[in-house]
Amino acid sequence: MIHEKYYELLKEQEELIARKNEKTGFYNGIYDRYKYPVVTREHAPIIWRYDINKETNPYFMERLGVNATLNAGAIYLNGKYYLAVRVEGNDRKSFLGIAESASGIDGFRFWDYPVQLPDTAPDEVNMYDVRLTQHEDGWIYGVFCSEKKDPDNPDLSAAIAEAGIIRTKDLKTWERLPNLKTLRSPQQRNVVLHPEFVNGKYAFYTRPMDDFIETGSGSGIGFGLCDDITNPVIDEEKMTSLRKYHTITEAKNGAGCVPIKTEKGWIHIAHGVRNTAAGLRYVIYVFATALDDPSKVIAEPSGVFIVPREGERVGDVSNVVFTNGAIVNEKNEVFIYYASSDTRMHVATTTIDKLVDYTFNTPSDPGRSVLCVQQRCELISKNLELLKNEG
Ligand code: M1P
Repeated sequence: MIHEKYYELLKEQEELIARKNEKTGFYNGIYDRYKYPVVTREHAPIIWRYDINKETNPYFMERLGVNATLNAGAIYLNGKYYLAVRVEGNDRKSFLGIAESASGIDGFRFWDYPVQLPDTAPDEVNMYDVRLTQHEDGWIYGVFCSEKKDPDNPDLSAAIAEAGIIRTKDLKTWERLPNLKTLRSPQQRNVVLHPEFVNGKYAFYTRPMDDFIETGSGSGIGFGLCDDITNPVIDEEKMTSLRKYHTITEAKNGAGCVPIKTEKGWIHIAHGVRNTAAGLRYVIYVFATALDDPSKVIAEPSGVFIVPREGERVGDVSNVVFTNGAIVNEKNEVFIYYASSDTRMHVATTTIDKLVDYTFNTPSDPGRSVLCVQQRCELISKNLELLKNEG
């Protein structure tokens, strides 16, 4: 017998999913922000969380709670917007849930079952932060962080992060490939597969790390080629967007969305991390690489692109925005999906034209306060001149 509370919660959830999203008054000319998050833990199906049978669950208790919905990969297929959401259970283990929407800004509804992967990595304890790449070889790849306990380190918290790889044609049936091996970097997180072959090879953006948390000598976002995706090995990693002293990437950075191809270059939407008295602060930034060499940075607008604002600042890991999924539709509208404070998913929208203008016409960081003042004074004097002539 179905518990009556089920229908009450279902009605509330249907109202949540049906709620229209709307742009906020936020303005910077670059992208729009939205009033409501697009996916929250309240979007997780009730049948994922409750035993709805009154006989076995008379108090209608949540049996398998969902703590957070964050860091989603994204893909656009047959006119629909799909998020491969990192769903974190109350047990701290994450898994992927596919949520689909017709608009990309609201109406996200999870499929009945989460993604069930073949269990070919028995040491893996957690998996998260998938990037979905529609590759020119015809497969949709998911590259994610595959985490296990470090068997050689007695410290209970010592862990190893590697890049796990899965692939599918329909987001339903998934094949698991071996984890990526980077011969010169002991650990990897935030690895992204480039959508095209480079010199006939699979190309990955990497994030070499000495340790599970600290990138140590890892100086930023790397790039490496691999011959065979079914036996993925990268020897040399070149560096692309670098960590820099006294910038938003001082402590760490990492590739985010699959790069977006434009006439002027590949646009990357990534994250940068700096340390503060309140802990690490994660923000989103943008850079571009060359069409004929996707490892070569050709533009890097100064500073932040998206920062946590208002309610976004607070959550399980506060002061964080993080992206690993963006969609470009047939109208060249861009949907940037980002999580706030490791808790819920949001969207920011723009267009390819605006993203290109932002990426290639925003001045880069001159690196020192005195030069930043000069840069700003040049803008002010040009504006004052125009105001004098036309104002
Ligand atoms: O808590 C913020 C983010 O921390 C990690 O990112 P990075 O590897 O760059 O430090 C990831 O675990 C990510 O999931 C998380 O959102």
